[in-house]
Amino acid sequence: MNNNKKIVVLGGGISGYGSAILARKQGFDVFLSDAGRIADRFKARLEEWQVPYEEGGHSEERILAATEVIKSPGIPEKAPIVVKIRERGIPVISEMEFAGRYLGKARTICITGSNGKTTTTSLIYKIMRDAGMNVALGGNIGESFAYSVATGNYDWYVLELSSFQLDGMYRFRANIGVLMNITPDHLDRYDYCFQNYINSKMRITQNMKANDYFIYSGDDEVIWEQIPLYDFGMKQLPFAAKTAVASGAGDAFLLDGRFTASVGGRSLEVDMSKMQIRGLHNAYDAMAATLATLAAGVDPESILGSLYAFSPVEHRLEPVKEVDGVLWINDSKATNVDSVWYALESMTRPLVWIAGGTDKGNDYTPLKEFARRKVHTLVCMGLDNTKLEREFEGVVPEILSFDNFEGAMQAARKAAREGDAVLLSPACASFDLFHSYEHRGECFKEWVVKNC
Ligand code: UMA
Repeated sequence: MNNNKKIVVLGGGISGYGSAILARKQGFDVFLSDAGRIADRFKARLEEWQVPYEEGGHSEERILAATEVIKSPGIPEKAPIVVKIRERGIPVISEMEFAGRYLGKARTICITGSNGKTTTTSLIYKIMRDAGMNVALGGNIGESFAYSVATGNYDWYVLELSSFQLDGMYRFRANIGVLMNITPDHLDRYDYCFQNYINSKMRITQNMKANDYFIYSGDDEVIWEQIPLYDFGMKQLPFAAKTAVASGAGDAFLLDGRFTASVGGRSLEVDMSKMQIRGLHNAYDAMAATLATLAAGVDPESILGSLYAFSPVEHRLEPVKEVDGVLWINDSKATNVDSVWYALESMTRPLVWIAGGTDKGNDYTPLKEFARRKVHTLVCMGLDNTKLEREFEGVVPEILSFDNFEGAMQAARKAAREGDAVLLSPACASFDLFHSYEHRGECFKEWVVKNC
């Protein structure tokens, strides 16, 4: 056993099972506890690695005997068991912090932000794989990072990080850190205080050293306001389309649909019209990914080839089908206001807009101008639609409200006219009617294929 340390893993989902297996591999006394049900595939792996676990409740006595707790990111601080763990002064860390201790010589590229992080992470991963690098993908996307560390032997880890994961990170160091933007999200987990959420996002920079790179949006006012408050020693690589940015270490700037990115004297020029992903938000993603992979040493020609070959991420402005002149678009991944802002901005057709779900303390004001100009029917789809109805009354000519998926979809089909688009872009989490945003997107796509 490793140091007689008793590790308890809270939650038996993607994050938890991977952490438990890594802890086991490192020789710790480990116990996993889940308040709900653990999926059969995770149970099978826990059993294979002989990790003791429980489901259907948290046994307090055993959990409070831990020397360290690895908490799954979806479990809030307010959960009674977490409150008790904190009262006892037991350290609570995230999967990232734990797995980060066992990286050896491997390096990390970590991507965070309120929006665009999945596309940017996927782009970086593709560019590095195409270049033949030994790289794993993880974090708030795909497979568990801890499980990759336990079972693989990679040179690079490309990690998408949510604020919940950053919250439990203390000594973890990103060699290349990417901050896409900061706009209000998940405020229900941050005492409805935006600054708390900002502080969480800025943790991406903690522990960075002089040879590390910090890549960030020069157009994001919130980030701009934060930068002078920190005494950064790492190399800074800003990217922008509106604000003049220049850094000795390198930068990227978009002008007339093309951007030039350079890092340490190596550079490339990218023509956005040759990419399969479009719009300003995707240009930001491409600039950030280009800077990150230049910083990681990938050849500029190879980066260019991968950028032009990259296809859009599922559930993000994904065209599903055009039938009778109506284009159905799945943007289920848009779980916050800023994400929907970009979706509405990029729409060129009159819209039937399907929104709603679990509200996270949203302020819908930034969407109203686009909604006024582009949306003729808002279909609210959620258990409680009162806030959406109130906010968009008088903004959108027609508001229809449903507490179920089928009713909402039928109403959207009825409201759509030739030349319209039906856009599922909810601005809310999916947990009231669906298991996840992926599940919501799949249901939407299946329904359209079957019924339109
Ligand atoms: N649980 C308890 N006790 C509680 C509450 C929950 O044991 O008090 C259990 C549940 O029964 C469940 C488990 O905890 O079995 C779920 O843990 P989790 O919600 O952290 O989910 P994971 O499957 O471990 O996935 C998490 C991330 N989920 C969330 O942050 C909600 C995944 O991000 C991430 O990919 C994965 O860890 C690996 O790191 C998903 C996500 O929705 C994509 N992220 C949010 C977002 O993008 O908006 C932040």
